[in-house]
Formats: sequence, C-alpha cells, structure tokens
Amino acid sequence: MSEKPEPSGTGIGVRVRRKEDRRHLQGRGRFVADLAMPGLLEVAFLRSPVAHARLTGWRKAPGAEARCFFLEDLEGLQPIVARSSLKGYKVSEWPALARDKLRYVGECVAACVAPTRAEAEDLAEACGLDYEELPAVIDPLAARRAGSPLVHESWGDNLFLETFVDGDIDAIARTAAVKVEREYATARQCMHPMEGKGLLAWWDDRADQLVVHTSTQVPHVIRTGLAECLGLEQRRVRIAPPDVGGGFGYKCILQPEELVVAWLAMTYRRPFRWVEDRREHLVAGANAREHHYKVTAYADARGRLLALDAEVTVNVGAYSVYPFTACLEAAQAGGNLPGPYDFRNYRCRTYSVASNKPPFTPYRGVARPGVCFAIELTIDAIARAVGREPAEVRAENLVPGSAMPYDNVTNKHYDSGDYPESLRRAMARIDLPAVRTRQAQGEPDGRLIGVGFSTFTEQSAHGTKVFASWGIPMVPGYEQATVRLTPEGGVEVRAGIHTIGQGLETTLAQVASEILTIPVERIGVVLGDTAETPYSTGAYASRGAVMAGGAVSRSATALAGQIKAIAAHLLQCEPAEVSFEGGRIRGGNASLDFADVGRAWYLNPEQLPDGVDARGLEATEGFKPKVDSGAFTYATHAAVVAVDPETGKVEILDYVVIEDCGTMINPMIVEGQAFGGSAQGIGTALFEESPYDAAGQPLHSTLADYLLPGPSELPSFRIEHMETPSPYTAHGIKGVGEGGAIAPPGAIVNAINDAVKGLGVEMTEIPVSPRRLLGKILAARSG
Ligand code: MCN
Ligand code: SMO
Repeated sequence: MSEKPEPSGTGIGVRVRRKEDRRHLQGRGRFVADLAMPGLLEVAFLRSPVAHARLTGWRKAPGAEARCFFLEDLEGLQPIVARSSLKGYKVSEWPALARDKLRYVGECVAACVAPTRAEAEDLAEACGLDYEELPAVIDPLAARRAGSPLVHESWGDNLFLETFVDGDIDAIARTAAVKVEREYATARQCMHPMEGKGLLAWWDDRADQLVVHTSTQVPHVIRTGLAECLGLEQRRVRIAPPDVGGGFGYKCILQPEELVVAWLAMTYRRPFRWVEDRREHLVAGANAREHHYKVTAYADARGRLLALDAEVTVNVGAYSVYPFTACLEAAQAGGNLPGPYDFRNYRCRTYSVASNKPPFTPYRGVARPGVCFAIELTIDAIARAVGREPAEVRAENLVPGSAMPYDNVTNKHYDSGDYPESLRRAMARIDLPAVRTRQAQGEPDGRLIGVGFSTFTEQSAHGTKVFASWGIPMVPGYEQATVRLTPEGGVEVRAGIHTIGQGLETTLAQVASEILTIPVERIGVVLGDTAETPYSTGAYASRGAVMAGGAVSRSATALAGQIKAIAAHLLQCEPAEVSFEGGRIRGGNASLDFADVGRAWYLNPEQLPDGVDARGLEATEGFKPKVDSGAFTYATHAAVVAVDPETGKVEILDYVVIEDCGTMINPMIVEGQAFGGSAQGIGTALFEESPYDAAGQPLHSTLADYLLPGPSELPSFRIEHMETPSPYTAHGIKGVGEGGAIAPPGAIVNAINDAVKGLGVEMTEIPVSPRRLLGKILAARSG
C-alpha cells in the first residue's frame, strides 16, 4: 500500500514473517506457567474482601501456620515506593501484604504456599481476617471535596498531585464567537493480555543469585525495584523473563505478588511461583483509563479553535506504582490534550486522585485515549455549533505540514509529517460524500448512520528529559544492544528490551539484516535476560523500534566496520572498497562469505592482519534520538456506524486507519499493531468497563460482566500508510505500538453523535453501551 517498490532481502521495509510465530502457533512458546522445577511451591493470595477497612487481626489456616505468611512474617521486605520529583507529590507505601489498613478489594493480605495452586487457595481461604470497615472513596470528583473519607489519613486530602498550566485565556473568552463547554468521562478498564502476570523465582546457589522468571516488559527496571525492596545488591538478582503473552503496559510495573514470591525464594532457597488467574486480573490487578474532563473551548465563527480551558481528574487508585508513579497519567493528559491542533492559548489543571480502587498502570496509549476522546469530541461540538462539516473544521485546525517541525502550546516538538493530509486521505477512503448521501436517504431498517473522525499524535521514544518532566527521573531515554558475528557467519543480537508480542524478535533482526545483508533466519535474537543483555529500560512508550532498533543499527554498523577491516585483509583490498550484498562480502574483484571472516577470527587467527582490532566481531552501542522529545507518530481514524434507536446497539460498518510511523521496519507488523490497538480502542469506546458499587465492590468479576470485543464485534480494518521519516532517529523510524488504541473512542463516538444528532442526543461518556445510549435516547424523547 505504500508507493515505494517492495524492498528485497530481509532488511528494513520488508514484510518478513514473524520469527516468534512458529513456536507460538505450534503451542511451543514457554510462559511462566509452563516452567517446571523440582520442589516448586505454588503461591495463592488471601485478598482483601472490602475496599476500605482498618485491619485489626488475622488468623492463619489452622494446622498449616508455617505455610501462611502475613506481612509480619516477611522480615526485611520493604514496601513499593515510587518517588517523583514533582513538587507537592505525595508518596505512598504499597506494602507487599497489607498491615494496618485495607485499601482496595483484591489487595494482598496473606500468601499461602502448597505443592498445587488449589491447595494453596484452600489455605488462603482457611485464614481469617478481622477488620472494621470504613466508608470507601470511589468517585474521584467526590474524593477531591473537603470532608471526603481519606485513603491515606496522614495526607489530609486524597490528592497524589495537583498540577496547573496557566495560559492566557481570559481575553479570548470575552470575545470569542463560539464557546463550547463539555464534561467527558472514560470508564476504568483492565488490560487483559492473553497471559496474566506471573513469576517463578528460585535461588541459584552457584551464582549466589536470585533468579526471577517474571512476565514483564521491563526486566532491568524490575531488577532495580526488586533488589531495593529485598535489600539485595543488584548483581544478586537476575531477571530472566520467559515468553510474555502480551503486556499492554500492565507488565511495566512492580507488583506486591512479585515481592512476596521473590522474598520466599530468597528466604527458603527453593522455587516458588504465582500465576495470575483471570479473576485476579479483573478484580485485583492494576487498572487504567478512569478520567474525567471539564473542557471549555473558544473558537471563531468558522470553528477555528482559539483557546482551551480544561480540568482533568484521574482516579489513580490506592497506591503509586513503581516506576511510573500515580501521576504519569495526569501529567500526560495535561500535556497532550491540545493534540495535533494549532492554537496558542491553553490552561489546564490536573488532579491525580487517590481512591479505594486498585492502583493505576500505564495501558496502551497511556493518557491519550482519554485525551484524544475529549479533544476530538470537542472539535466536533465546535463544528456543530458553527454549522459546518466536522471533518472540514478539523482539517483547518490541524497543524499544517508546512509548519513542521512545530512546537505546540505545551512545547511538544512535532518532528515531521502532514496531519491534514492524513485526514484528507481518511475522508477520501471512507468516502465522506457517499456517507452523507446515504445518511440523507435514510436506512430501510430505520437505523441511523453516522461518520466520525479522529486525528492524534503519539509521542514515541521519549528521552530522559520528558520522563523527568513527569517526575520520573530514573527512566533514561536510551537503549543498548550487542551484535556479534558467529564463526558460521550467523549473527547474535542481544538487547535488554523484551519481546512481549509486539514482534521485536523479528524487527530487531531486520535492522541487523539491513546493515549486514545477512538474512533474518541466520540472526538469533536474545532479549530481556539481565544476565545476558546490556542495561535497558524496556518495552513501553512505543520506544522499542526507535531505541533498541537504533542501538542494533549502531552496533551492527560498528560490527560492519570490524568485519570490513578483516575482510579487506583477506581480499587484499582497502576496507573502503569492501561492501555487503545479499549476504556476501565483496571487495576488489573477489567475494567472501561472512563465515570466512567468522572462521578467521575465531578459528584461524593467524590469517588476521597484524594489529587487528581486539574488539573482534562483537559490538555494543547505545542509541538515543537526536532530541529528547523523540518522534511523533500520528494517524487519522475514520468510522462509519449504524445506531439502532430502538435498542441503542451500535454496529461499526466501516473503519479506516491512515497511519504514519515514519520508516516502517516491517509493514505487516505495523498493520498488526494498528489493528490490535484499534481492537482495544474499540473495546474502550463501546464495551469495556470495570464498575464499582458505592462500597467499592467490583461488579465485573468475570468476562461475562466485563465485555471484551471479539471478531464478531470488530470491523474489517482498512489501512493506508504514509511514511514521513523522523529527522531525529536511526532510519527515520517512529514508534507505533500504542497508536491504534488512542483514536477509536474519538472516531466512534463522533460517528455515534453524528448519527443521533437529529434525536437531540450527544454521548460524552464511554463506553457507549446500549444501556447508556438507549437511556439518553429515551430521556431525549420524553424530555
Ligand atoms: N515497528 C515497525 N516499524 C516502525 C515502528 C514499529 O516495524 N516504524 C514494529 C516494531 O519493530 C515492533 C512493533 O512494531 O515490532 C512495536 O514497536 P514500538 O512501537 O517501538 O513498540 P515497543 O516495541 O516499545 O512495544 C511496546 C508497545 C506498547 S508501549 C504497548 S502498550 C503494546 C504495543 O507495543 N503492547 C503490546 N504493542 C503490543 N503488541 C502486542 N502484541 N502485545 C502487547 O503487549
Ligand atoms: S502502555 Mo505501553 O506499555 O507504554
């Protein structure tokens, strides 16, 4: 679909089949639950049955006291503390097991161990708890008010952090032709990777080291956090993650279960394991997405956005997560709300509110699905207020391609691309005039048709300064990788980032193949094991392709120089005359196999030139983008929906994605990322919701209550690529992993609102479930 000719070989731009898929399709992947080890004990947790209570006493399972652990038993284990450099931030201590207070349903209170999970669960059930229930803090707006019950009493309020970006709004507010005021709400969600969280930990006496096979996106970061909590030196903790069955941000944080299992293995010097089940994921695991927005937008009579005044409240739950803190979400929301739009006057207050719900973790897109929903609905509301086609108004408000690079009102440095062009292509692909004609004619079955668009930017591969500005100084914006030529002319790539389903095992091999021309089948990729790979902060924030890809590119280039020096000697020519082509080395009038160079170095060193570079056939290099703001991917999504006004059911009739992630390493993987992300975004828009009652009890303990979209709910996505290289990254690559999940709520709810506008209905809360939509339709009819 890109206009360029299909490149050859297995380098950058080729639709190489994923290396990891062979084992996964054959059921031969190896996940935490597949691991076996003699003497392994399984761990089950007794979890808080109430949202908020003072814990006054406990009893261990009668007759099995030695196999039950409460916090007082876990000697020396420190709580999880996520520090932030942001002024006014309040630190929480997330204990491995609750001690004085229970702060959410599902919080770990005791750990029980047995040869099987079922026996361990029986022990957990036989333990007893005494507690005095307290009123629960559930609604984030109520939690902000004076007099609310407090999650952490010593704080005096329920605010992890409040931030304020001041801007000049008042003059525009007095004179603007159009003022649009809205409140938006997005539901709390779970992430549902196919594999839940889990880990197996054991003590390796030979290495005098704790070995942790944990399902994580960030092995090196988990090592740092775990080592701190256990009081071990880092060199005595090895994180060796097995296959990871999806993460989506959920596997970016350190969890109490990891602390407990690691402590048990360290203390008893035998293997322990915990594997999260679906119910634990639903009611006890960390959550995401619960945002509330108050937005006032000012525009001129044509719908040109002039100023935005916003208040963002994020319900981040009981504790701050390591390493990202409870404030990442609100910090990103405040900074990203202006989106891809060109305006200069912005004011925003954000609140990160503590509540008696599970802690908050980044989830694909982090704050941006909520932010994009809020700004995209606001743009459509402005268009309706001025009586114009929303897509036209949107196009006129987007940062034009000619303005790139562009520093927006919150100092986001948009590096390259043409946002209006992506919207124009989406309008053409979805055939806007045809949809409008069909809409005017009406549907024979009485359903209402609507079309909606949403355009967003996705900051990817953020540098150190960006994380520091969110108060998280410990996350460096770079990656390293090692590339080695083997005696047989194959390649080993090692990087500390992990492959979690997103395809890095293949795409990092493609980057090495691009430089060396050796086919990916001959390139082995070792990822994530802290004992085998250079330091890394891991796979999140759509940074793998840019950062680890950049590091592989630079190390492969350094290795290429070393290979050329040896090859030149063997070919009796100058290194500058040596080139690689189709997996062979050419120079002068002759050619060599990579294996000839490999053999010379490892097996026949007498063939090497005098003064050969002792670094040999191995190179480790690091990469960071030229500017700390990284690279901005963008996309426009367009949806056509049909709404049944009698039932409130929404069907997606057509869905188009126009996406630009710079140079694509593997277009097939990029498409998979866009489709998978969009499926999750559609879940956010129409289905997924973790509701709680007033006492803080979760009402979503099975997948019958928590609706995940499956193939029958999803449209056939149509995708078109634009490919504007980033000026700041190796090969012009931009990240893409999260983008798909960002745009669907905006596009779909704009389409729904377009469909039902004649009924006097406007949806501002997601998911737009049939109950919610029908409720509004009935209210409008009777009102
Ligand atoms: N890619 C590419 N060309 C580009 C950009 C990316 O071919 N220009 C490829 C990459 O090489 C990689 C994939 O697309 O194979 C995603 O790359 P990137 O955007 O760099 O994201 P990361 O490697 O950092 O992966 C994390 C990202 C995030 S933050 C979430 S959340 C998410 C996502 O990836 N979680 C996923 N996609 C996921 N996909 C799956 N299957 N499972 C998850 O848990
Ligand atoms: S939520 Mo993705 O792991 O940044």
